[in-house]
Amino acid sequence: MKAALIGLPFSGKSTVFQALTGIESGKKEETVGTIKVPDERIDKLAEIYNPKKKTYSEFVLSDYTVPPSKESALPAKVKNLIQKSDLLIMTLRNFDSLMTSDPSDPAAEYKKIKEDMILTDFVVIEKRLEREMKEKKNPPELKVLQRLRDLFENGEFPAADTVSPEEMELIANYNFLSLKKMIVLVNQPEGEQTVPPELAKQLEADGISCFCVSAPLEVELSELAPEEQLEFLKDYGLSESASVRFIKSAYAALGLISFLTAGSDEVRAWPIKNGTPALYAAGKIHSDIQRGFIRAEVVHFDDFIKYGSEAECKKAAAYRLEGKEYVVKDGDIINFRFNV
Ligand SMILES: Nc1nc2c(ncn2[C@@H]2O[C@H](COP(=O)(O)OP(=O)(O)OP(=O)(O)O)[C@@H](O)[C@H]2O)c(=O)[nH]1
Ligand SMILES: [Mg+2]
Repeated sequence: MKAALIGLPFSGKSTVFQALTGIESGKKEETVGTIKVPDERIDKLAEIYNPKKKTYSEFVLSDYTVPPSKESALPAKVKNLIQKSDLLIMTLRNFDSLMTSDPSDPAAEYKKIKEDMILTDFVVIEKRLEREMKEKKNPPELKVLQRLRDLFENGEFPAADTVSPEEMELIANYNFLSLKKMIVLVNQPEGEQTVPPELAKQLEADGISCFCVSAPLEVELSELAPEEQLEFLKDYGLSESASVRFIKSAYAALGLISFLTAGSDEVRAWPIKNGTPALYAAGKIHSDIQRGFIRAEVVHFDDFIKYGSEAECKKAAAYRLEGKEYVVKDGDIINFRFNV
């Protein structure tokens, strides 16, 4: 899973990056860090299996250092770099900055970046449609492109159901920015937990979820020992760190769940899209397992814990044998049987 921080200069992207990854962004064009997805189920299973290795899900997060340009909210270089991201995290400044005399206006920042994303995509579509006028090849994606062009012309982000999953595949190569999953992160003064009303209205209309952080505070928090973190959060009237809130919104925005594998070698969480059939879940682990898929041996984490061990689960006949079509649930512990 790849996520990228975008936003106007001085909005606090690198500070957020440091809070989430523990890494300070350098002078490089792109700094990459990972965020481990905390999962108590992995910890519990590791206590039972005592594996050589335990592996949490991960997000790979990118932060960019690109000279800001006056004419564009997102420099061309950044646009290229974020093409391969699954998730964009748009950081908006809602604090007075020492770096600029511009007053903070997160709603205006949002609008500016949104316009820029839409314009970028609009230009790509216009060029493509222009070529089509000459070539008259009538490719299957044409209808989708025309529909998107009409929306972009009106300055609108496509709603979630504008493009069906099948159509999405047709236009995947275009990597449209406006079709990427996105979360908004409002960077504001300590203790301030309300999203500015005008911004909230725009985000609701666009169906984009949002949360508030105070990035420097979160950096301080991330440097504390786990047992001190709770106390610190309480002092500021918070219940969860930005990192936990980020992961929750990212999973929701991307429609992700996790299935688990457990054994004496490794206990591991695997992120998949909600609704994924067992056959494709198998492919996440290895293409051989998908190719030679026979059955999925499944027990839900809650049942596993109820019985306490593999042996007890077997005694109680808690393992189910599921086929290729079985839709994997969050917290399923799966052993794939395969033959290649
Ligand atoms: N008061 C205040 N200062 C902040 C906050 N977040 C970031 N800063 C400060 O704002 C300055 C810019 O923050 P960065 O994280 O470097 O911002 P950036 O978006 O990465 O900036 P560029 O990479 O230059 O575009 C730094 O001095 C931060 O310490 C905040 O929530 N409140
Ligand atoms: Mg930066």
